[in-house]
Amino acid sequence: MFNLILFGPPGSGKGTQSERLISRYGLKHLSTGDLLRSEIAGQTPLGLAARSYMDRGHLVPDEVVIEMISSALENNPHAHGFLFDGFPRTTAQAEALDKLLSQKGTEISVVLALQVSEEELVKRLLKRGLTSGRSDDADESKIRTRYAEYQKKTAAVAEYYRKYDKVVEIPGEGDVDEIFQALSKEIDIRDCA
Ligand code: B4P
Repeated sequence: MFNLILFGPPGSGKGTQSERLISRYGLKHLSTGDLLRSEIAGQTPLGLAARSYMDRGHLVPDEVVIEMISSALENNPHAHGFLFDGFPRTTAQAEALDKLLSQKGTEISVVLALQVSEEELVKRLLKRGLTSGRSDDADESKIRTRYAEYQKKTAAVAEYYRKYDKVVEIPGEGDVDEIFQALSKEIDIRDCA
């Protein structure tokens, strides 16, 4: 199995690049942001609980997202690999993911980390907010809160995987196609079969 984490701060292009990568490599896409938004749209108890965190730009509690990922892994027993988008976002989530994958006899193959400056992230998300209808894109202070959450809780996830020599940094500013080519090159040299 080939299991990829697409890593980066909010607005770094994870969702954008994930769509292209799953279409080229046939990986199963698991985006915790998308899963949470679909729970919110369905007005489930989980969605209602998650919404209050997301609306403020905060991370949803670990146990909620870990449970969601655990079910998604169980529901896809025949996937030949997974692309994790927006997960893990804390070291506790990374440890839980390693455990879940090892129970399936597999592991993370590589962490591709998109590098984008804070000012560019804010610009992108404010632009997306004009049409996305997402409350967390709606104003600059929420976007800055999301970035602060990333610095405080999520950046450590890259350090966690760096210990296992699994992190490759990819410049995430510029042409979407060129960034896609750079990501694909790293996957190709690891032989995503
Ligand atoms: P996510 O859905 O993961 O949202 P995101 O980080 O804002 O989006 P993403 O990074 O995928 O957007 P993209 O760059 O593609 O999370 C939303 C919220 O859910 C979190 O804040 C948190 O509350 C909660 N959550 C999710 N997962 C969680 C977890 N594991 N634990 C706890 N809480 C969790 O796109 C951004 C914009 O940039 C787009 O408009 C795009 O068109 C544009 N763009 C992309 N690439 C570009 C480029 N090269 N140049 C110019 N613009 C570009």
